[in-house]
Amino acid sequence: MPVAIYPGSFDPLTNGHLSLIQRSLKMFDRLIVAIAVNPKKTPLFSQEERIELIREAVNDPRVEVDAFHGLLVDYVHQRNVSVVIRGLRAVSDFEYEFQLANMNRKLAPDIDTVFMMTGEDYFYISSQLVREVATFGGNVDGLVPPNVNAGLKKKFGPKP
Ligand code: COD
Repeated sequence: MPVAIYPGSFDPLTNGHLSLIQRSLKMFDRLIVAIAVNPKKTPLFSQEERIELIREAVNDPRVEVDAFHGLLVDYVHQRNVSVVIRGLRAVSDFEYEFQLANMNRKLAPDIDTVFMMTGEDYFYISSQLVREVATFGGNVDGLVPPNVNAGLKKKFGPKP
């Protein structure tokens, strides 16, 4: 199993994402972490910031960090890959992930989705909750990598 693509918003990267990346590397020789750029959404961290934060946090030559516009399946074809990694936290994720995987399969039957679970310490973490807690000055230690935590403090911490 040479290469897989792990797509997402990663706004921001959490320890849940990181755990999934590390687990994927037991199955694949290389992993492309691909940030989906949605021009209709204003992310907390810009595309460039997210790329840099993921590169720093992962710090592994087997992992490439990239960004893409448009359909995921087009990007996966363009990169000549046939496996997409997605994460499952709880039953609540299943419906959305099932729809996404089936739509992608309809669009590109040659691409398969592999579902993985994070470590049990991380199953409740989502980027959305991390953003919300950080917005109100809550403590996200242990939920995100240290460099992401520093980035959040810079955005939401007390202004000098
Ligand atoms: N434990 C386990 N898994 C986790 C955790 C955790 N704590 N946190 C997140 N995950 C998983 C998510 O379930 C998901 O599978 C993945 O990690 C990435 O999560 P997010 O939240 O960063 O990314 P999403 O879900 O917003 O990504 C959605 C895409 C951007 C991939 C999707 O919208 C897409 O493909 N967009 C491109 C346009 C397209 O092709 N659209 C048609 C698709 S049918």
